[in-house]
Order: sequence, then C-alpha cells, then structure tokens
Amino acid sequence: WLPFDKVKHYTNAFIRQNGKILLGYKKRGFGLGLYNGFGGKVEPGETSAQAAVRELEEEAGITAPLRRCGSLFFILQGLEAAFCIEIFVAEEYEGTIIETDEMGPEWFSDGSDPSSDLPPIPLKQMWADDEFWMPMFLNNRMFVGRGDFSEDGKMLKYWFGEQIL
Ligand code: 6OG
Repeated sequence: WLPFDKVKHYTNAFIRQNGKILLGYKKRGFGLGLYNGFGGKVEPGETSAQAAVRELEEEAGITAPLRRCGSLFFILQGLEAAFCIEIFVAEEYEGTIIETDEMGPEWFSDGSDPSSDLPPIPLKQMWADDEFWMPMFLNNRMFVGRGDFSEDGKMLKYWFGEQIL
C-alpha cells in the first residue's frame, strides 16, 4: 500500500577517474548541504540517458559518455510522488569542470589508491541510502534498491541488491 500512484524520474551521474570520484556539494533545493552526483529531473520527451548528459553539463559544465549502472526507487512521506533515480557513470569527460549555482564540484578518493591525498567519500554528508549501494557502485557492479524515507529524512526501510549477470 502506498499513499500515491505517481512517480518522478531523476538522474544522478558520477565521474570516476584514476582512483578519484567527482561529487557535487548541493548549494540549493532538494538535498541542500549534501554531496551527491550531478543530476535532476527527466524532462518530457527525454530518455533518462539524455537527461543524465544534459544535467551533468548544466550542473558541472562537462559532457561525458555516461552509462547506466543502477536504479533506485524511493518513497518519501509527505510527497505526492515516488522517485525513480537512474544512476550513471563515466570514466572520462570533456570540458572544464565548473562550479554552478546548484553544485560545487569536488574530487574525492574512491578508496582504490591508499596513497591518495584526496579526502574519502563523505558518506556522512550524503543521502542515507548511499552507504548501501556505494560499495556495489565502487566495485563496478550494477545495482537496484528501494528506500522508504520519513518526512524528516530518515530511511525507515530499505533493500539494495547487486544485479546478477
Ligand atoms: P534536483 O533538485 O537537482 O534533483 N536524489 C537522491 N539521491 C540519492 N542518492 N538519494 C536520495 O534519497 C535522493 N533524492 C534525490 C536525484 C535532485 C537530485 O538528487 C537526487 C537528483 O539527482 C531520497 O532537481
């Protein structure tokens, strides 16, 4: 049973390169003050892959050959629609990374290079679901998951799993 039967589609994109991962510090709107990949709402007539490329360019100033690596489904108490978020990744990009009104981009260590002097992925300053799927993501696994959030942003119930190939 759910209090609604509508869903909004979003994208979220990460760049990983040489033991580094690019995150953005969200400066406004939903998820303010949290680090996340770059993304937003899928517009009418657009595929999620097109939206992922567009949003990365709007929020970080770069283009990348993004591919989908995961799918997340969330319900948040108090909202009128569920969220479906497709996660994308690329190992290369074109252009110069810029700070925008929405996002402050920063590189973090993805943990694969112990001698890296970059900070580790700031899971404490990210959405509560991320610590469950981030290990699969960092292992280059495809993943799917669901999280049910309370109105004040706590994840009450969840399930995350790796795709069997
Ligand atoms: P705009 O405000 O830019 O889109 N997003 C979430 N990401 C994670 N990992 N967990 C959640 O838990 C999320 N809720 C939203 C999707 C918001 C951006 O934030 C992501 C979008 O990339 C509930 O339109």
